[in-house]
Amino acid sequence: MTYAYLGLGSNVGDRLSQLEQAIEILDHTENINVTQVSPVYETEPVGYVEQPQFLNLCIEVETSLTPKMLLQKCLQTEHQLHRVRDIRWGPRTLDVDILLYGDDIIEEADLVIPHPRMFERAFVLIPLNDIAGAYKEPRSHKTIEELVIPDDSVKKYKA
Ligand code: PH2
Ligand code: MG
Ligand code: MG
Repeated sequence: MTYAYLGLGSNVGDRLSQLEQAIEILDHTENINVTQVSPVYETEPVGYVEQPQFLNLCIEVETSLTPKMLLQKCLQTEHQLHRVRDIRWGPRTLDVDILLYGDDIIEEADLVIPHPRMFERAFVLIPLNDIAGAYKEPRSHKTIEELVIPDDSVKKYKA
């Protein structure tokens, strides 16, 4: 069993309901248990800015799936919530990213862990710090609490 951390985001449709449904789908999956859920934050879009505000949260899962199998499950969950892929970093009903998978460092064409952009993204680090502040990121060996970026535009939406 490995603990992994996932970042979830939504900025199209019923954002909160889609995030809740995604957590339920993952938790009902054989070999995945959702063990912690962060508060929900409302966040300004990063990257492609001409799009609605996001709701973001992070979850901890305990899983016996390999990173690749977990990625497949994340993509399948996005699909079930009607994600359509067009603009990179564009609007989406659901995004599920693997942030951390135990202490593994993975560099493959379709999967890089730790998530390469998580350390510059307050909308990831702030909710992750709520559930995994003491977790040591395997490249820098710094804790999430040490890495978190304060950002007033990341606002608590729901506990
Ligand atoms: N996801 C992106 C691009 N930009 N901005 C916010 N605030 N939240 C996101 O989840 C997000 C984003 C690509 O996955
Ligand atoms: Mg993403
Ligand atoms: Mg993604």
